[in-house]
Amino acid sequence: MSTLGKILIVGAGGQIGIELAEALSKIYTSGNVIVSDLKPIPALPNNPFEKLDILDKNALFDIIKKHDIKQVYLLAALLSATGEQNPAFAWKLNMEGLFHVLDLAKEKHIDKVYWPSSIAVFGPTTPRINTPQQTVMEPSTVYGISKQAGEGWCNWYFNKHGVDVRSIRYPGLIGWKSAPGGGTTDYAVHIFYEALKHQKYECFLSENTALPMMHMEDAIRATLELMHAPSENIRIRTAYNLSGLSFTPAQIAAEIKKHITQFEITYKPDFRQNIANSWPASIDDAAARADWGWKEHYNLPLLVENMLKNLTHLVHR
Ligand code: NAD
Ligand code: AKB
Repeated sequence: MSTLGKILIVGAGGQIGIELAEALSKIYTSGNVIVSDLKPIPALPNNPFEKLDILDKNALFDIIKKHDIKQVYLLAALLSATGEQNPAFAWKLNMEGLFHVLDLAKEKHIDKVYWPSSIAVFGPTTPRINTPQQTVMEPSTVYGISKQAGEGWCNWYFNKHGVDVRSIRYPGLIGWKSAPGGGTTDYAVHIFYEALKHQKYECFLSENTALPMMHMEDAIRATLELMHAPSENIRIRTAYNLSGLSFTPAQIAAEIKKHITQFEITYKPDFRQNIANSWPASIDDAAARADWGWKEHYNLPLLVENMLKNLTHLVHR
């Protein structure tokens, strides 16, 4: 597929960025997908790399001009668990990075922006089951507050300045190609490594904590579908609810046990339990389905089978 200008991924070395860069490179040819991060990204040898701190707006501008960048996928952020450990910096990184990109779009240096939101925009007063697209949002984490504010700013830049910015409220993402970076849903990735290496896992959430989750392949496909949808189809410029599956630690452990019969899970909830308690258990994503045709592929058995199949050779190498 040809693009008018190139794509820049900011924070490309993280859990989503590694997989997004690979997927975008298959569509646009790798020379057109520039990856950037604070640190080099050894897993992406075919993509031009630029070292970038998103807090440095001049450096971002220079890279955009140097490569004739027209679309930015902004992934650099502190997530829910690390955000609570460093609230002031989480607010700074999550908000200033977004302003830098939105301002360059407002000034017409770039045409299109992708910026992910999260189920963390919801809070303890939100309806927990089938959480609607529009509902009470009183997030209890700095991360959630920054995502809610970010959604509002995306909507404002669209309405006030015509910035084509698109967003999804991702649930917890589970993939085998990259490691998670400090979230509350990370247990659902760690559990596979520990099951394969040690046949046991101590979970930092309690056994019946249901959370919305999604296979990374589905999340990447959703992202590309949203970004490629005609602008007039995108009715929501805050961020779209997106549902994949919902499960508890006990349910994923039971599914893993079908493949690794000796596997045992124990529970030792820590500060992340309070964060999880404040989030939805399941999500209503009717708007994403209606507006740009979203449909998930993975259910829990498929996800577990896929993760174990792909991680077995990595873990036992
Ligand atoms: P991650 O922590 O794995 O990756 C973030 C990347 O950003 C890292 O490679 C890091 O080095 C880089 N980075 C940090 N500070 C930077 C800076 N100042 N300048 C440039 N790069 C910097 O995060 P992720 O899981 O890939 O998440 C990406 C985005 O998706 C975030 O906005 C996150 O809130 C959102 N999200 C993720 C999930 C999930 O389950 N992974 C769910 C909901 C939303
Ligand atoms: C986290 O747990 O912080 C992320 C998210 C759901 O935003 N995975």
